[in-house]
Amino acid sequence: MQARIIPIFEHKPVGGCGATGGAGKSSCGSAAGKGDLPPEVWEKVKNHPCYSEQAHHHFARMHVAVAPACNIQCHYCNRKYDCSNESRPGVVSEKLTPELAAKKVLAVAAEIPQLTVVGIAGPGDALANPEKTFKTFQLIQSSAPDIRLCLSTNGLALPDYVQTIQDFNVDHVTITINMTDPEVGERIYPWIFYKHKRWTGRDAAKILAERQMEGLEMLTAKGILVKVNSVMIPGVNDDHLVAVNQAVKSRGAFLHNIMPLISEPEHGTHYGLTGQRGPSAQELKALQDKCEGDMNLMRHCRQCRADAVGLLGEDRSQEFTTDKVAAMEVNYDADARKAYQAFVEKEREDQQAAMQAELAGLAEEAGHANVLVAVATKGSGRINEHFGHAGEFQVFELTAAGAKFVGHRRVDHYCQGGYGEEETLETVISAINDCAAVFVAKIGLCPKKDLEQAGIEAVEEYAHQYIEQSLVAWFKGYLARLRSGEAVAVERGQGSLRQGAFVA
Ligand code: CLF
Ligand code: SF4
Repeated sequence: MQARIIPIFEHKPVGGCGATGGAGKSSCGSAAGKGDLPPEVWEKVKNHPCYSEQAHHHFARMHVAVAPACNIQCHYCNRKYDCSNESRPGVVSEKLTPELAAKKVLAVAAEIPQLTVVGIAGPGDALANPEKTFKTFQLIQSSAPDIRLCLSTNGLALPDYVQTIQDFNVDHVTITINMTDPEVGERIYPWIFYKHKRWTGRDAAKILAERQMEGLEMLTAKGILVKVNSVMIPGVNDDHLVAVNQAVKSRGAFLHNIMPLISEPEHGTHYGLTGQRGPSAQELKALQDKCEGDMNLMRHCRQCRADAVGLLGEDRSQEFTTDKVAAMEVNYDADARKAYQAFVEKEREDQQAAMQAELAGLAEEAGHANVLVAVATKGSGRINEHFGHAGEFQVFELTAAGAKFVGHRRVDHYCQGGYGEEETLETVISAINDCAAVFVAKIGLCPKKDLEQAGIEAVEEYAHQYIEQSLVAWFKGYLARLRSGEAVAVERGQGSLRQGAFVA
């Protein structure tokens, strides 16, 4: 009998606040469910995949790349590529006119009934291109009024457009705020262009910070939901982001999304070329944990492209290139979309009820237990992806409060053309080696054995079932096996129960 324990990083147990699936009654977390939020806020977030963690399992967003210009320079951006405030650097979007963008939206909405939100997130700054941005919103609203409008900005021009934003019924705005202190800001922004003049250094950062805070206050005063994105830059603003979190929280921001800096040298950004590193997954999570309290925290961001299409974590943009859209016969059926959304609403209610039922008795059994598990899913809140086909694993934390989504790990597909890639398997294992189990719809014997050798149980028994309910059911069995000695676990810091390794 041998049990191998895989080294894992220290991880603070999180209480019931924001527990997924409404396991704990709380007003916090993008995991907040129907009963956790005021009804008018729930109406706004229930089908927005970025503002609600639950929604991101069911609903899709798309971006239309109509905004090429920018009015500031960030050290993590190379203008050859898209705005990295709200999209991954290193990819270039097909630029669209407002008319083409509106046609593309109808084409996508006709094909993907899950589409509920259209965002303008670059490739430059939405508000540095106000004519194109608002013209696009106007065209979308007149042809597809059931689609929510979302806008992302660096905030410099924001105070000038808050009224317009409201007039165009844009009810979700993201501001990227990386600092409130100009001393920190001058290390992130070399210049801004404001009032017909280029500003540099601390003056530039001071103006930007003031305009961002002013815009945030104006939006929240109008009841517009604001998400704040912050790029975590180790050694530059990592410690400072706790103060940023406080500042935006006190001004009414709904959600804070702390994203890791991406700074590959091949993207040619200032940070990439000067060796500025991004944070590790552990550093990012530690900062997110520190900021999580009574502030909504987004942990399911996929740093998508300025022309992203689909559920978060999938990219269907290549199915809707300009050429393909031009050749498409668009059949936008508002009733079919409504019916789909009603179906999802029902599924979500069923999932919540199933989860609540499964929670019975867990608190006494779990005590301070705290275990991470990985899930292969292609959406709908179910365990419905094969191990070999997964391009990412969603990671959930299991505690006495239930199952809480805490992040995702991108991986290469293990299955390549019908065969398993040994090298890829190693990287998959290292991506999820802090997890006690991986839940899949199906897995082959070989990878299953290798995972078990690495102390990760491959679980197929809940294939196609609801994620949270299945995880809690498995967790109860796992705790029983720990008690009987069939499984072992490591006890670390503050009495939290860590990774278990199974005895074959
Ligand atoms: Fe797009 Fe942003 Fe609207 Fe979402 S993305 S404009 S709020 S519809 Fe979402 Fe993408 Fe993360 Fe942005 S996953 S990068 S947070
Ligand atoms: Fe680049 Fe966006 Fe920063 Fe402008 S706001 S410099 S487009 S990352």
